[in-house]
Amino acid sequence: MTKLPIMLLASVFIVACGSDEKDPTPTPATTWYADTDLDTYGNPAVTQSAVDQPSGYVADNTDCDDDDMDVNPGQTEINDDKDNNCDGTINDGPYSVGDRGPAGGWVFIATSPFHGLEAAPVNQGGSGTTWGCPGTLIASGNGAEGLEVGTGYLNTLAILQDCTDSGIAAKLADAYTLNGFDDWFLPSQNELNALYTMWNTHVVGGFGSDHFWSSSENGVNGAWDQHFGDGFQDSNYKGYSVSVRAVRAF
Ligand SMILES: [Ca+2]
Ligand SMILES: [Ca+2]
Ligand SMILES: [Ca+2]
Ligand SMILES: [Ca+2]
Repeated sequence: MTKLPIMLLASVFIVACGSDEKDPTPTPATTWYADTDLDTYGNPAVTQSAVDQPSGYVADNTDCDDDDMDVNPGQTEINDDKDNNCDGTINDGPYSVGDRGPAGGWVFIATSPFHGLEAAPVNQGGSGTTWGCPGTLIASGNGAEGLEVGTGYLNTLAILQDCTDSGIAAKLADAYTLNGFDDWFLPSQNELNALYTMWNTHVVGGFGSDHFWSSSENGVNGAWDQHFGDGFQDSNYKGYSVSVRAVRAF
């Protein structure tokens, strides 16, 4: 057989194949993402592989909360308790007293639009716990008798250093975490009073009319607390059970 007839045969074969209009390669399936809240942004954790878009699924995979149609990358961040625009931060500020803060707590002191103190949105330790260590004066650092705004954090550190009783107010505040923020402490007497004022004027945070511990010690057996019903501050016995609300600075 010569080379020419082989080339002719090959040409005929190629023409025959070219005349077949059916595509032998199937369309590849793509990944689709569930859009439960119908905000057009998909849940990266719930997928389906299909050629055609399944009902309830979208091509986007950037919804960080697929149960909330007001949360997705197309939203504007507002000061509340959630990451509205899915960029990983809860709130961007600026903040005023009564707003939700950077961690999603309640702002009760605003020294500037982006700095102040915020309180946890819930109590720590349920209905209350002891201040700890009656009969012992906290001596580490400058002690725990600071009353002013700005002293709560240092009071708390000193209490943690010197009082090893379990489940005490300072430990519950220190152990609290919210939205990745773990720098909480027990407020000083004046910080607590600012918190009461916020509660009394804005009525947010669900404080009710409980007594709340401050981190401000008052001698060997006492520490300052405040009644959130009438605002009265009193020195209470360290061994009594009183409510706890952690705060943090930002
Ligand atoms: Ca969605
Ligand atoms: Ca959503
Ligand atoms: Ca955000
Ligand atoms: Ca927000």
